[in-house]
Amino acid sequence: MTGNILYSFRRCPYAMRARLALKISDISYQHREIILRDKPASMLAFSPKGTVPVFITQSGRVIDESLDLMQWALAQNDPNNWLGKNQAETLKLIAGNDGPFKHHLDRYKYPSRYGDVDRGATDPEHRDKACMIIADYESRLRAHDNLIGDAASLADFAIFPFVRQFANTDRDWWDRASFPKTQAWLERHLSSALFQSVMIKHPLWTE
Ligand SMILES: N[C@@H](CCC(=O)N[C@@H](CS)C(=O)NCC(=O)O)C(=O)O
Repeated sequence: MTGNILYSFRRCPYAMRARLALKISDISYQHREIILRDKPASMLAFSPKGTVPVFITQSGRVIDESLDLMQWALAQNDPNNWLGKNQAETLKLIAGNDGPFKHHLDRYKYPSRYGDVDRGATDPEHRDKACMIIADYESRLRAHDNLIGDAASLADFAIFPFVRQFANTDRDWWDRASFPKTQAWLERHLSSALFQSVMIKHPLWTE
C-alpha cells in the first residue's frame, strides 16, 4: 500500500462529511469515485458491507463508517477545533441525524421504496416528522451561529449534508418553510469554500 485511498460517491451525505473532515485535516488520499449500483470488487474486498465512504489508511487499516473516519482524520489534525465541543452533545445530535432524521428523510424522499405507494412523489408525514428535528436545530441556531456554539464543529459538518438532501427534496417547500436560522446556516455551509472543494467532480474510477 503506497498511500491512503478513499472510495467515495459525490452525492452521498456520509461521503460528504468524510471528505469535509479529510479536507480540513489536510490528509491526502487517492480518490476513487464509484457508483452505488456497480461497486468495485476491490472496495467490497476491503469492506463487504458495501457502503461509502470506505477509507484505507496507508498502513492498511479499513475505516468504513463515516463518523469513525471523521474522528480518525481530526485526531491527526484538527486546525479549526471541530472536536473541541461538548462531545456527549455532539454524539447525541449526530445519532439523532443518522437515526430518526435519516429514517424520515428516506421516507419523505422515496415513499415508494418503503411501501407507501399511495403517497405520491414525496411524503409530507415523514417530512413533518423530520421537521421536529429541524425545529430543534432552529432553536439552537437562534442562540448560536452553529449547532453547538458559535464556531462550526463536528456536529455541523456531520449533519448539514443531510439537511442539504432534505432541503433539495422539495426546494420550493424548503424555501418557503419557516426555519430562517436553519436555512441561513445551511446556505452558509453550502457556499463555503470548504464544501465547494469537496464537491468537485471526479471521473469514475475503474479497477
Ligand atoms: N453508516 C454508514 C452509512 C453509509 C451509507 O449508507 N452510504 C450509502 C450511500 S449515501 C451507501 O453506500 N449505500 C449503499 C448502497 O446504496 O448500495 C456510514 O456512516 O458510513
